[in-house]
Amino acid sequence: MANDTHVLAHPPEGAGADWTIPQDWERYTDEDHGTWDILYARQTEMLPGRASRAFLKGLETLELSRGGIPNFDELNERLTAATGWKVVAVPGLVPDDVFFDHMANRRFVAGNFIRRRDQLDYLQEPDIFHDVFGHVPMLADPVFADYMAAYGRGGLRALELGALKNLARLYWYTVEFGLVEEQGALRIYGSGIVSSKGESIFALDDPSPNRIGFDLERVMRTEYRIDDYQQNYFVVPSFDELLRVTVETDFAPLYARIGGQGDIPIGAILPDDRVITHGTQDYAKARGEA
Ligand code: HBI
Ligand code: FE
Repeated sequence: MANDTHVLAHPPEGAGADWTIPQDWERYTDEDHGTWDILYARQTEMLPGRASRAFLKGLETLELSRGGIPNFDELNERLTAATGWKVVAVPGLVPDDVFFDHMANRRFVAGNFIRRRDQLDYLQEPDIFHDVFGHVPMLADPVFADYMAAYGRGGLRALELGALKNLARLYWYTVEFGLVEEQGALRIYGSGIVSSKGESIFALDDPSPNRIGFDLERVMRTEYRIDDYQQNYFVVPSFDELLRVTVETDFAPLYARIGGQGDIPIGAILPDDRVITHGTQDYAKARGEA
């Protein structure tokens, strides 16, 4: 059931108008389940002392340690009991409005395919390991679950206001690549980090990237790269604070204001930044990216 790129204009045959498809759990091969197990073992070995408490607790709540690709029906019993969220299968990337509508209604869309054995370290398309191992444990945390639903509502609004570019950066620098401060130490929680062996180490330990205190406006003005380790990580003081800022901010005037301010290049440090690490950017420079 390995799969290649899907960025479709219409729901494929067999998909509903909401783009969901059956997970078809019975169709996974032994090799597919084995790929999950390899990735699972590799990541869980790395996570104690690195991952946020919320993420580690979510892994336990969801009983993802049982082996093999999770069956969404079973996973959803535990997830829905915890926070009211459920996971639904989709064939790949879905249109933005569909994605946000699901989130606003506490449905997280997950690719139902798993990467090939020659793609263990990296693939651009979100597969079931990235989507389920990376994202779903945080959805079992009540505060983060509320943040994600608020993000979905905000996404629908941003589409109307023509501000998706700005809001997508918030998702990128929190949900996908966020760090959090816990008892004075940095921890990873972003799905793109916790589902990647290399970036789990790089994001916390490497001297190359900047680590900067989270500021909503700053984040929404900052460009990002999708094809390599990040040059900036933004650190939230807590998920309560992230949720609070997101629900209390009136985004329409904020979009109007930052629309006139221009974008911040990747890797830049600003005078008002709360700098936790002023990165060397050696990694990015060596790759010709900075
Ligand atoms: N579709 N399956 C899937 N997964 C995503 O993360 C996703 C998507 N469609 C659109 C989308 N993300 C973007 O709108 C957000 O990253 C902002
Ligand atoms: Fe993701």
